[in-house]
Amino acid sequence: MASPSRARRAAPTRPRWLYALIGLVSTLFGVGLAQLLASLFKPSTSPVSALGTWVVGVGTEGFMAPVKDWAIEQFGENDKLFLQANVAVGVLVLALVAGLVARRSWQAGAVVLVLMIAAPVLVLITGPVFGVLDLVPSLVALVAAVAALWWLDGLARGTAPAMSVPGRTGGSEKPRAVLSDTPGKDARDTVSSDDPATRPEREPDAARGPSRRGVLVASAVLTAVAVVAGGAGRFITAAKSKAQKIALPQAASGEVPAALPADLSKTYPGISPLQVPNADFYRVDTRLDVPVVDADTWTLTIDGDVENEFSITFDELLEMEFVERDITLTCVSNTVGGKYVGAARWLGVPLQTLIDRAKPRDGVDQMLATDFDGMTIGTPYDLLTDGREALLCVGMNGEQLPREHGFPVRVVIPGLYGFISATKWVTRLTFTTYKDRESYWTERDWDTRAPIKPSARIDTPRSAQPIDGKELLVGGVAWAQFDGGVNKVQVQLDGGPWTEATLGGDVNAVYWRQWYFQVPDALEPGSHSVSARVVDGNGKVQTDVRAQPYPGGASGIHTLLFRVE
Ligand SMILES: Nc1nc2c(c(=O)[nH]1)N[C@H]1C(S)=C(S)[C@@H](COP(=O)(O)O)O[C@H]1N2
Ligand SMILES: [Mo]
Repeated sequence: MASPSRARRAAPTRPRWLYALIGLVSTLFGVGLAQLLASLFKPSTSPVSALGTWVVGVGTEGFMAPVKDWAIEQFGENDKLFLQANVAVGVLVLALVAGLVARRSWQAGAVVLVLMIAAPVLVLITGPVFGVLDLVPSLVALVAAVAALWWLDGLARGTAPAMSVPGRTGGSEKPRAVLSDTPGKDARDTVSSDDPATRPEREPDAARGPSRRGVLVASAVLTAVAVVAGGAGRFITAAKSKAQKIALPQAASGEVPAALPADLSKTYPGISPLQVPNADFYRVDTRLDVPVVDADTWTLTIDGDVENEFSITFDELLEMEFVERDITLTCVSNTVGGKYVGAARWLGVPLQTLIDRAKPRDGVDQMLATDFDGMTIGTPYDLLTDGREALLCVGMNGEQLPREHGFPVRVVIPGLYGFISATKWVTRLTFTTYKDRESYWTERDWDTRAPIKPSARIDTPRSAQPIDGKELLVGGVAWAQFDGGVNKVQVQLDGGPWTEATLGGDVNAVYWRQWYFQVPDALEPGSHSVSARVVDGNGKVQTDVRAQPYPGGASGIHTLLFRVE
């Protein structure tokens, strides 16, 4: 039967492209099944999600910060898309390699698949909260991918049962020709599917023989299964993440801020809205998925060097006294003029209430917040307790926290960059010292004390399109949350004198302020530049010294170049 000459003759029927396809399909099949399984059980354990989150983590390493900044600049809010694409390309290349290696021996191809899955498995095992069951989706992915590889390779070699296809089944019928590399040569020459000795028990009708068509049909079926499973996984995760509605508590009387002043963006389109709608609010975190945390099983544990450790459930939190505050959140990764800043109305319990109950001991200098997945953020204890109003939030702009922004509970602390304050999906607050405990970003050499740097941003005009020089309006937002709020905004045209802009209504010192400047004279056609800077509540003018986001936030003046037609 399988004589050496047959093997030699069969080899050309197995071209490289077929094996590249086999590698891709096998990998896709494994990934699809794993996505489905993970969605049913714990979305963050999907190997794709684990790998993606790890890549984002590497992207926030101090030494990788320039790459991340570059990605943010190039891709804006799509920097995650960029990282996802990198992961996808890496997986794709390895899948091709697995296929090509399998052309020599499927076992060797399987070894490449094992190496591939080793990456997310390592990420999961070394992750902050690891349970053995977290490996199930990855192991299923591996088993499914190896099985698919074995089967497709068998079809290509003619040693495995093909899918039963009507028309090629039935012992009485002549076995149909299978595709061959040599035109005119019929695979029936080399193998007989009627031979009972080679006919598999479970698939009595299966045709046999090196079959490129068999591989293609099987690949199509496996791909379809993978796409359906992966799609179902996405759907289930999305459905799970939509499901939960909470009864939003009311802020205590007197703890609701006054109505916001007039929103300048209504009169001067192009300026950022005074309050950013939840759907438009910037999102920065280490995750590629949207974490699904269940409010019913959520608990918050307060521990560490405190006199009184305790835990509360979500219902217990809802019974506490709530306040509502307008606070502008800013990311340390925000570049000068960037968009990682947003203003919202937050509904939460003052953290001081919990601190008073826990009674941290002398010597505590850090509050280490941990999220549902073990990611940590450290806040300097002295800044936390200097009178600023830190909140444990459940509401944002009158709605429950969106999943993306930390549902069911997150921390918001005015004046400090989000990476040292604004823990989303928070489950633990540990009072400790910087000496004893490091947080996610300080392990990556970012600063531990990172007050938000005062800054003015020009929202309009935009530099891209040429501008009509008559009655040009320059406008934007400015903030100085750590430094007493916005006192003035000044604008400079074409390197001339700094002139005062008109400010929008004052919300509070930790909220941004809209501003605009009506250019008095028509501008000549040609290139122009406009800059804006803020003067903070202490009378200090925003520095023009340039700094990159790493390690403590960007500085420098936002300058916009534009053309007048
Ligand atoms: N659990 C968790 N919380 C997190 C982060 C994170 O990666 N994980 N990122 C922080 C950073 S860097 C910022 S700037 C803010 C952003 O909050 P937002 O996404 O709601 O705008 O969340 C903070 N909280
Ligand atoms: Mo951030």
